[in-house]
Amino acid sequence: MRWSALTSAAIVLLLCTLAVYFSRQFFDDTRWVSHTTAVIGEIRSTRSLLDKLAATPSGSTQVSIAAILDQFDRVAQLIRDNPLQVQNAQDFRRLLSRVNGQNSQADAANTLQAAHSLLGNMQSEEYRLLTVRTRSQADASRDAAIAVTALCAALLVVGFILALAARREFRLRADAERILQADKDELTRYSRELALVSAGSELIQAAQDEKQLTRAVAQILGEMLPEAGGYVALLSPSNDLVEVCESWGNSKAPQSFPPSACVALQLGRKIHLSQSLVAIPCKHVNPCADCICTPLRSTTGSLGVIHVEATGTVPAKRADSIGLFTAQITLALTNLRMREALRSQSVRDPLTGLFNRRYFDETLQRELAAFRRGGAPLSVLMLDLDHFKRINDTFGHTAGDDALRALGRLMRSTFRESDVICRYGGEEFAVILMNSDLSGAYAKAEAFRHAVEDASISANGHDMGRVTTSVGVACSAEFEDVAQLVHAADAALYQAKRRGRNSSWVCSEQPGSMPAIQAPPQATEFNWSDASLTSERGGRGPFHRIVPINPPSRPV
Ligand code: GH3
Ligand code: MG
Ligand code: MG
Repeated sequence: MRWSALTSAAIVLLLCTLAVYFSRQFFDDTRWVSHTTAVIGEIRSTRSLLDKLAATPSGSTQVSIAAILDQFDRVAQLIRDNPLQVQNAQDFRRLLSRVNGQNSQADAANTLQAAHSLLGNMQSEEYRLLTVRTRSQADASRDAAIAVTALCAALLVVGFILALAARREFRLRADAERILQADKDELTRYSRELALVSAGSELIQAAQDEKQLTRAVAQILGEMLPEAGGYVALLSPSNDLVEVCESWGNSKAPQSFPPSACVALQLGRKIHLSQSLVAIPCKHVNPCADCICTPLRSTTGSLGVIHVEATGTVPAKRADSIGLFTAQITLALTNLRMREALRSQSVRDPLTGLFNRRYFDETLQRELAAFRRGGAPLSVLMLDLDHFKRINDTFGHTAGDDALRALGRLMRSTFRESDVICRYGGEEFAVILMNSDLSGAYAKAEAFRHAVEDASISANGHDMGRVTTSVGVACSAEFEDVAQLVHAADAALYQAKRRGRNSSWVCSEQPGSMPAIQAPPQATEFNWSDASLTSERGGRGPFHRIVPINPPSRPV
């Protein structure tokens, strides 16, 4: 490009020089032609004066020769540059000066004839010069025309080349600007995606449960890829199903699919369809132009998969942003599950999976406070397996554990999901029955007692025979304080034990038709733990009256 520009400039410069040179030549020649024409004109005028002198009678000769010399001075003035003509002019003057000195008219006529002939020679010389100069002028004119035409052509060619180069340059610049703009847009989008990933990370770290977490993930991914859709799917606890928790965009998410349907889950790495050398679409994917499956992999294994499907090709960089966010999701999900496991460990009994005593105390405190603020009444059941020591002694401690687990399962299937079922300690259980008055709680206690009686509990292939349970019931309507309510239910349980076991007793001032003990008028004054002893010592103490209104429904 640089060389061609230099060559073009050199050619144009050369042509310019030639055009100028030939133009100057032409103007010079034109000037010389005019000059020669003028000389010829002056010579002619001189000759015509000479002719007139020759025809003039003698006596007026003197004046005429002076006039001729005046006229010839103009010629001499014009031919100064031509040595030959200067010589001729001197000869002409010499001849004319001789004319006046000659006596004979014939000599004078001869001299005038010689001067006339000399002028003729000078005129011929000028004609010759005129011919040469006219030819030179024509040549210069032609050369100048050629040079100017060539210059114009060269300028046109150079102009054309320059225009082409300028156009190419313009296109290149436009392309470069477009690429620069695209890079800038990409960078802006990338930094926005990073900001979203960072904001999303904060959001998912703050999630309290998996529902909140997956909802936040769908929201952030929806903002990161507005033109795409997708879903978050997590592996079920049994690892045999991938369940779709949350979706975004126009994705037609399935409810669930087997782990084998997802290639990304199988391989344990991201599958980006448009970027893969071998396109292996997962079986759970709807028909789409491009899709990305990113597994959520923690150190303990796969947790689920993030699936994105788009109507156009998703650039690799954007898939990388999803990968970055996926790492954050995995971390947050692992943290959440660890937190949940820790929380569960702190509130669950490991043998039965029921809530522990600590959870029972906290929940009862909270629910009683709600009741005092005008909420629905709740009741507490205290349950104790009858003669459980015998089961341990007969079938062994492991069988006893199995029996406790079976009882836990029975409790979970008998009571409502909203009820709080706890292992209070050993073979003792407690249940908080939400939104339940005393009679409803008694009915539920009896229903469970019968269920235990009817259940055939076995361990290691040995039938444990008839297992029974005793239940104590108290309601928040009469005992608003946690300690009083628990001890009232406990006292009723002990009463059931004392009265032959396998029965349900209530602790109430208004027992109705239920087997009941009644609490003393000033509940704060007595010591519940001494209640049974005191009552057996003759009716003094807290149990001022023990009233079994009806005998237990079944004999012990
Ligand atoms: P009662 O009808 O008066 O309640 O008699 P009981 O034998 O059930 O009561 P006792 O308090 O005499 O005995 C409770 C037994 O429960 C003793 C203990 O070995 C057993 N036990 C407590 N916790 C567990 C446990 O986690 N697993 C097993 N297998 N047995 C337990
Ligand atoms: Mg017991
Ligand atoms: Mg016990």
